[in-house]
Amino acid sequence: MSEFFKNIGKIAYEGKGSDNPMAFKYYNPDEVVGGKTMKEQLKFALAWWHAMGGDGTDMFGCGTTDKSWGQCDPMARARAKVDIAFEIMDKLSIDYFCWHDRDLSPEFGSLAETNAKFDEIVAYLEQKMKENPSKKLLWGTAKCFDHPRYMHGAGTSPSADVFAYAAAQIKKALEATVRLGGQGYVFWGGREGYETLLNTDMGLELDNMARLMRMAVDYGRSIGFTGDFYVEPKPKEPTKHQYDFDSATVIGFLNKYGLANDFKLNIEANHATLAQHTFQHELRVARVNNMFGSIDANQGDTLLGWDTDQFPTNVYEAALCMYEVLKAGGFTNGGLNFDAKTRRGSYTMDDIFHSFIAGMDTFALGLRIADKMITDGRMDKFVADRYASWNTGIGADIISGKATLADLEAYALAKGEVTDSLTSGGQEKLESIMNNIMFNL
Ligand code: XUL
Ligand code: CO
Repeated sequence: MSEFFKNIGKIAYEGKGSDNPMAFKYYNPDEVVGGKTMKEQLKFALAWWHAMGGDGTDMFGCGTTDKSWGQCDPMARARAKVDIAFEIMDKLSIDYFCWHDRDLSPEFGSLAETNAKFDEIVAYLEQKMKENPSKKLLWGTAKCFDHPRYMHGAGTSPSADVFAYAAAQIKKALEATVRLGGQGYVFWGGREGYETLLNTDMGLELDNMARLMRMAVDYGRSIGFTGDFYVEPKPKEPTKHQYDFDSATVIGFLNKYGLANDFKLNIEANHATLAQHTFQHELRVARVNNMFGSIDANQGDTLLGWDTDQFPTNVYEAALCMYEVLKAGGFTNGGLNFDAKTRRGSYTMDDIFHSFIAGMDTFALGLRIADKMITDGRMDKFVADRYASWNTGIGADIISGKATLADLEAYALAKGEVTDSLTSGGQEKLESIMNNIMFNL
């Protein structure tokens, strides 16, 4: 297919002094930061639904961007989306992409026909990937929340028939993920929650959600899927209460149902803030539980209580995010998927590129800062010193399991009031160090 964005060339790294809006100022794919190239550390991905399908439609109005890609026929459009997505990725040096089944090709009446058409597009995508071996599927997922049949949920629907339909859809999406070499498969519980407990059997719904995940794991492993399953927490929207509320809730759920060995978390920044957490909190909870997997990179608006899915431009947040990623040992199967859409008013084709450039430069800065936070060492040393009482003496005895409650009583009685091991939390000092690191790059 011929070039779609004829007036936009390959986006080059020009450095922080450049004023070219169509250039990277901080993202230099082959530069080594923290022992790996930026490309390897950041593993950027394009989200098919926003980049190729999102046209700016919101609750108050129709789309502002033409995302028909010049094609009226749905299958011709689906193929054009493949070609144009690859052009966008190529021009932006993005190596990964993510999709819902229905982002690739829509529903066509019967499930059999929908599946046949989906297979055609997956085959087209597979061929395209063969021709462009640097482009890889980060993760796939099934859109089990859009169609009216899912109005009461998919895995948590009161209807067993709907559960079966969702299972069929997930089976197909898993097959496509494996066929395309994807190393991740996401469960985002789009309508897996409730509007009112007056009509809801919560216990059954949670058990069923786990049953669906267990079936997906068993089937996925049986067809050779060796990657990670992910749950993507979100506290609300579209339902009033989503079962996958936040990282801690999801980890408890996965442990309860024996799914923790096959699943990790896909953490989204805007979902974290909807749960009244920071992005870093959600990542930290995942990391300390060895459940960190992948990231949906975006940001919300502090004044709005919904999922605005903005391209991430907050460098401070990106730095704290990348600090958690580096401390987790970096990405393995996961990556940074821009689950983000251009604002409704940013409706031009150029805006697509400006948005990705902004997001990628933000995370490049975040990576540089996070690496410096670690090599600088002041912050990590502060934390290590703060907990030093656990390394020797009574602290070490508690950790080793040697000390009993009675031993601690005897210790406290002998020691008297605690004074010498209390030190300042140093919050402002650390915030000042953070600023010093950020502005001395
Ligand atoms: C919705 C959301 C989804 C998931 C995939 O808030 O984040 O796009 O990432 O289903
Ligand atoms: Co997401």
